[in-house]
Amino acid sequence: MKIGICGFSGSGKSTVFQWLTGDAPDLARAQHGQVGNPAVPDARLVFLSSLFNPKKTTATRMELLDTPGLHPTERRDNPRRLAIMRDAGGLMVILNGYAGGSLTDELRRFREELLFADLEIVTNRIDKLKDLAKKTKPTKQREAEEAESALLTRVAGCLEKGEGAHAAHLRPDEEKTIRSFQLLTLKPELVFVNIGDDRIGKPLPDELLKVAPTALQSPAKLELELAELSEDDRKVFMQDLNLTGFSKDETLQKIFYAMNQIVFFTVGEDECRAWAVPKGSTAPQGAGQIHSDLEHGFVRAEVVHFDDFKKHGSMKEAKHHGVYHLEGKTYIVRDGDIMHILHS
Ligand SMILES: Nc1nc2c(ncn2[C@@H]2O[C@H](COP(=O)(O)OP(=O)(O)O)[C@@H](O)[C@H]2O)c(=O)[nH]1
Ligand SMILES: [Mg+2]
Repeated sequence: MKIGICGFSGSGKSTVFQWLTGDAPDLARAQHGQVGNPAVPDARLVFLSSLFNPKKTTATRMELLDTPGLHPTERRDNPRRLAIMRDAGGLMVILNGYAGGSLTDELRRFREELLFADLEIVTNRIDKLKDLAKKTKPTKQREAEEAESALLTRVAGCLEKGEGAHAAHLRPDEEKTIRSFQLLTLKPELVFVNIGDDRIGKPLPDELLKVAPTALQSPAKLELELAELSEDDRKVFMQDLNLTGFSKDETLQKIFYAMNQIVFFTVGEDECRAWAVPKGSTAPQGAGQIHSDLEHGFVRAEVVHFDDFKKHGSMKEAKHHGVYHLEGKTYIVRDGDIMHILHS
């Protein structure tokens, strides 16, 4: 899944991109969206790998997209910039927490930009459908267009109230009908505050947490700079700053889960591997991440949850204690499942 790092320009998007991916931002590429692929850190995979001692250990990777920031006043180029964000499956909104402005205000203004952009797309389509309704056409097509128009009117109502398209609580089939519009306010959102050194150890303002309860904060630029120091220098600086550790790994994990993804594992002597699937996926859909043949030829999955496996220490013991299950096509994959797919 592609996750767009977005926000107003100067909020620290490219700094966060470099911190999380290790890739230096390229100004030219960032104009069209620069992609980096950081691994999602997972202590469970490290444990499995230490036990199975495979030839290869493969973490799951995210696709982070550094996007050109929206300009708050000089807005001519914003539509092009918003279009780059539309291509992402989820948004990580970066707020400027180092310059001292109001975070809540910045988030409100940014969300408004997304709302207006979505509303424009939705109302344009509604107008288009009105024109189409005047033309004669087969009943079936007319019915589909009327249904789409009713659905979009409902979505427009949410946008006009300032709520975002997600507030329309679309059914999966409704979501599919309007998927091609790539509405920004329908995407999962995670708010990240790029704080300066002076905010280390301080909680985020309650006012912000009210409108973004899962918001994260880290001194991205500082962590990036510290990583480049020698170990001795780093220790001294960290002590001075009251910094006990780095938050990069935890941030990567939180981004991953905020995008409604989960992880399952495959294990063996050849490879131990973490796979990402959307939350709520069935076992065959999970198998499809490995190979499409495994999805189509899916027969059963042998499943043991990582926690049960760790508790009992081996597959043999897990089987002995009855925590090793055979599951069919309707099984919903849990985060941390170890799966072995049986296929025809
Ligand atoms: N002092 C300070 N400067 C920062 C911080 N984060 C980013 N910057 C600087 O702010 C400027 C804009 O950052 P950048 O990551 O390019 O923002 P973008 O426009 O959102 O991509 C750069 O010169 C950064 O070095 C921070 O926490 N403290
Ligand atoms: Mg940038």
